Amino acid sequence: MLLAIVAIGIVGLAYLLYNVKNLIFTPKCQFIEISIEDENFLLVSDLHIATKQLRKSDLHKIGDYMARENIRSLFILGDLFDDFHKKISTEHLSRELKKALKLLKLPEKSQIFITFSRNSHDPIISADKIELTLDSLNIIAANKPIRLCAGETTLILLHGDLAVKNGALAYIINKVGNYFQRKYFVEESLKKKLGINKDSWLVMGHTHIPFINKELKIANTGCWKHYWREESDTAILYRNGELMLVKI
Ligand SMILES: [Mn+2]
Repeated sequence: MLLAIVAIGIVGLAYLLYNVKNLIFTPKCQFIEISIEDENFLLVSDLHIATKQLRKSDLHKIGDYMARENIRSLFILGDLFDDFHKKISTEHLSRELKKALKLLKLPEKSQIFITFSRNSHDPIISADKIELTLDSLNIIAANKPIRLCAGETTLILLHGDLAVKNGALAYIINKVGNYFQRKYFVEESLKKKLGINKDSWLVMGHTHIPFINKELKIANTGCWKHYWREESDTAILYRNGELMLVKI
């Protein structure tokens, strides 16, 4: 009995360390550099669109909101897909992207920037980044995080699995952190570990807990699918250098 408990303890601890090793050792990280002229743009994550069975969804609200607010640039911070974690060709990616993005009913001629999650759900592409035009949409997709320059503002955009591999565990760590007045522990630690300037923003998804903290310049976009945690149907809106959390 005791042996079993010790064994479970060791396996549990090993799993935890494997998950958070990038919060202990500094992760190597290369960015895709993007500059944008737009006065507003939208950031979302964790849409969790299944390739096998498209769900009845309210994802069109994202496109409706962009049309209403005259936004033409969308950043998707990972977990765009739900069941598509494999190495794929550009053709395969473009087929599935076309299907998935159709659900969002994006305004014509929108540009979409995607930084895929790397440990589950999203596809693995071989190139540094892939540029595609699908119907009237211009798409740049990468597995790497994005360093975005928007006017005077710099934003580091990534899924968040670089900090803690498993999203559920990332959620639990922030919930536990809450008891120690560190409810954004994952975002705060990752920003520090990556050596991101405190004047720059870190925006991620992954935990499925949406928030914005202007003091620490960290934010989380939330999620669009019930995943044993309630969906938040939220986005982060950038407008003239200001970031805000919006419920769509
Ligand atoms: Mn997710």
